[in-house]
Amino acid sequence: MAQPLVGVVMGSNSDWEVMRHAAGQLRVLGVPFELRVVSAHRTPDLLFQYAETAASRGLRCIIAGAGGAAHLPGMLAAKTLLPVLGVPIPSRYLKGMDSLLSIVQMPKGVPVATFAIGEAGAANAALFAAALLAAGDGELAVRLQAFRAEQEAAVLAMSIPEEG
Ligand code: RP5
Repeated sequence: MAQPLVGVVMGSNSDWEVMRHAAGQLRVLGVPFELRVVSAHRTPDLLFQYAETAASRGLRCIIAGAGGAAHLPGMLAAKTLLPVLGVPIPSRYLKGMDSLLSIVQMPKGVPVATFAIGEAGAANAALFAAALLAAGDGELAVRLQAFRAEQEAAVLAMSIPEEG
């Protein structure tokens, strides 16, 4: 694949079931990305290194998924000027409300764009990253427009089974 433009990171490989929806959407749109496990609490030095080198390695934004005390997106945002897109991972006991609140309640001055809990949030983070990149990439804008058109056609073609 070409030089990655989007970093897709997650706190644990147990987050992959959700984060694969971000990766899959980027792949469909032809956006080059990289995948890494980076844990805010278990690998803090790696987190700093990843954030500090992301821009110079050519990344344009970072999609970060984390669950529970989900500090990964916020700490990445604290250490890079790149846009950070946070995906709350559903957690076992609190169903991702903990993740959502951990990610969305950033202090003024250090923004994280926070998406919905779970796979819709992961896919939408990828679409948002593509929209950011499409502003300077006409071919990607065309692919994104085609995705929207396909989605629209699919909904227009929907019928309710009992209505025949
Ligand atoms: C977080 O802790 C990860 O993002 C993950 O969602 C959660 C639990 O990770 P495991 O140790 O159960 O894989 O850091």
